[in-house]
Amino acid sequence: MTASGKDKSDLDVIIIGAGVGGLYAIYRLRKLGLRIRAYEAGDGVGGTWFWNRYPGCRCDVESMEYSYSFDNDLQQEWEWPERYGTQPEILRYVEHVAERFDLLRDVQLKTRIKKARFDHGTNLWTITTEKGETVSAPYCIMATGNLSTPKLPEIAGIDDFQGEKYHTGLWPKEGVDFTGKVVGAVGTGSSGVQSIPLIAKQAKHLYVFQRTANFSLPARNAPLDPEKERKHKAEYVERRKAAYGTPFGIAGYPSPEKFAAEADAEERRLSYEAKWAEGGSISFLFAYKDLLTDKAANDTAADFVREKIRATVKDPKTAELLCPNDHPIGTKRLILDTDYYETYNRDNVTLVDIRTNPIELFTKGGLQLTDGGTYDLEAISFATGFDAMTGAMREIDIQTGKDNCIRDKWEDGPRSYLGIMVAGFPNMFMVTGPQSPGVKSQMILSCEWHVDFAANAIMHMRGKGLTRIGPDVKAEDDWVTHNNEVADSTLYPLANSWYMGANVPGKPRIFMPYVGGVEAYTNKCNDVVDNDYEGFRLE
Ligand code: NA7
Repeated sequence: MTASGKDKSDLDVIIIGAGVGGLYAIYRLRKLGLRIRAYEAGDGVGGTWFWNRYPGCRCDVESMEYSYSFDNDLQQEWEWPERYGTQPEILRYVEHVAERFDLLRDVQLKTRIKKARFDHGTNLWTITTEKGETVSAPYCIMATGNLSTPKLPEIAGIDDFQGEKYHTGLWPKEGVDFTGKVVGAVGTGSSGVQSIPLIAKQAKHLYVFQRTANFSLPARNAPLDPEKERKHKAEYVERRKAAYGTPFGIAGYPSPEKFAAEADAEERRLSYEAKWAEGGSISFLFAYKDLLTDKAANDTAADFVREKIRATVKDPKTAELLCPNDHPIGTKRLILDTDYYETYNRDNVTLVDIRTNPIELFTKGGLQLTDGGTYDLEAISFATGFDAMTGAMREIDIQTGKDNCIRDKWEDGPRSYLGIMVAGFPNMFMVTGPQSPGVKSQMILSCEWHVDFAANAIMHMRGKGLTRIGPDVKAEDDWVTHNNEVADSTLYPLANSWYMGANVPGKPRIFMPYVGGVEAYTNKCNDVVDNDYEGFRLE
């Protein structure tokens, strides 16, 4: 008999995805004695860090922070070589965690889930794999990731291109050698900005096709300072706890004390200069209290970065094209780079403006712009992003009845309670779901938070002999409203970002992450639990 007490199932919880969140779910739920199985589309674990193998891929959160906190021996013993972890290094860490805690025995690799159905009679979720295999359990955890559905541009002829074609989010394991080739790079978000300097070093010529310029700050990556590491490790436990009391889930950055207008121009310049020299995005955005809420304050920081771009890029026309001018700084994920702007001073790199002259079509040998201009290319790197936050769940046909599926429910944008559960979809938990701070926080901390929430809820249910949990429609409506109000009190909605779904043609424009900060969010979650799972219906 299962926990539902009604039907037969060998499992208590199905976990979809074995990235950072799914792996922690295996660890946590197994420790509670639950019978679990995780299904992963890749032929290895690691999620984002498994798929995004493009050159230069690196985390924009410092490596001492971007790691699990659930095991103190692990965090004390692991040694990060650099200030910011590279993709191979982070993947090595995630694989180490999987091996160290024997997590792989509960993961079925190379298995994409196509369908998930909830049966109201038995209170069981049944999932169906691409190969038609089915498995059931009372609970299902969607650890499907926020940036796991890569998007190629919807431009005519894309399949006609006969040269090499790569998406940064699906980069070949064996790597790519662009030596001696004429290469095109489409997309100048984080993945483009990180990969372009390295592709430029190999290519005979690199054409960067830019639709929108983005703000990027120097990462100032370096080998990890042993003294900094020692100190950080000595304070690890307290720092992790303190992280929950911060906006982005990262402790150690002093909160800003002043509004931008309280400093004169020279004081502001010195402050931004110091942050620019230090490297990193949080420190920069913490220069003043109102950088993300007041446009005039934001302009002072944006102007500073634009001046840096003009001072770095020698060709004034190219420099001007690289200066972002359509969104406040920080309202799209602020990029950290190594030598991005400097790359445009190379003779073998050309920036092509596809904002005023878009790509009309791809051809056998390259592409053609709207004005008729053509580019012959031997390879194209697409850093064109993802169907973010809702894409992976909408790819699975999730239904709880004839007229209740996630694709329809989220037709006009995601609706959830706390980014953890969805009304009408009982016993289905999300890890860093939309309307949670997930992507606006240190992701591993948020993954741990959500898995812990789900684990505690499941144990609470079992302890009380209950079988079905899900949010009230009213609690969900109120949370969606609150989420939108908080976003509207900031500058975030002014950017056409993947936070808004703006990068996917036809996707509704709704601000998806919760931007009230990790502290406010985790306090709310704690209040909900303390008030007997307020807003949830437990049956
Ligand atoms: P992003 O940040 O979504 O960037 C995608 C880029 O691709 C961006 O410059 C887009 O321009 C460009 N793009 C997308 N579609 C097209 C078409 N059709 N034509 C031309 N250019 C296009 O994805 P990333 O992978 O760089 O980063 C995702 C996150 O991963 C990042 O924020 C970090 O959190 C890690 P647009 O701005 O839409 O004009």
